[in-house]
Amino acid sequence: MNKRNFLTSAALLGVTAAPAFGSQRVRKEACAASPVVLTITGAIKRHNRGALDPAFDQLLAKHQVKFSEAYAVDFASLAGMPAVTIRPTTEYDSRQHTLSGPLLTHVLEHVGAPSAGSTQIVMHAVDGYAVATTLDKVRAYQFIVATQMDGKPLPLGGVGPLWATYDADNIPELSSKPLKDRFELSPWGLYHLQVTEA
Ligand SMILES: Nc1nc2c(c(=O)[nH]1)N[C@H]1C(S)=C(S)[C@@H](COP(=O)(O)O)O[C@H]1N2
Ligand SMILES: [Mo]
Repeated sequence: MNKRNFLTSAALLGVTAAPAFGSQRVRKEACAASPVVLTITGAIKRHNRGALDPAFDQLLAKHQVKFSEAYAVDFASLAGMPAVTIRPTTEYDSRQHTLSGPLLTHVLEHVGAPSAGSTQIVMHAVDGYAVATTLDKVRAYQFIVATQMDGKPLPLGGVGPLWATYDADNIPELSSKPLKDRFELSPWGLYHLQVTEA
């Protein structure tokens, strides 16, 4: 699927499922000027960019990501996808916050990732933090790629612009743990996803 298709289908879905995000026209115009915030590599069927550029893909190169093709997702298309809202108690201040963004499974489907539950998903954050998990876990926890917290975009330099997270309060195997042990699979500053067929 090319980028235009991705944006069109995301926008169409957004209109039915998340009307609060405004008109399709506004979203499409925003897309053109919106930075890429997530690069997806590995076993995906759709691509919209070529190989790693060691000159200007500085952070990807620094984190030793390698690819000949990838799918680059800009902020506006993520923000325009149907959003799921959760209200977990976060580790950092022990308070509940409203986090919203598309389901990670939805993002993965859009780039043609495999559907087998054993598919490996590695998530890289801007600070070098990395998490390896499986599509089974991504489904079970209903991971979202949060683009907003408490109604505001997440800042780069803080926990944004993307925070892969889940509603730990409502996942028994996590809510039974101390708060500080619930979010190991939740990278803030997410910027790269590597998909590997198991
Ligand atoms: N980007 C990023 N995300 C992260 C981390 C991190 O260091 N960087 N630490 C993880 C871990 S192990 C936990 S328990 C929680 C809280 O981590 P922290 O206490 O190191 O901030 O966030 C998770 N997400
Ligand atoms: Mo941790």
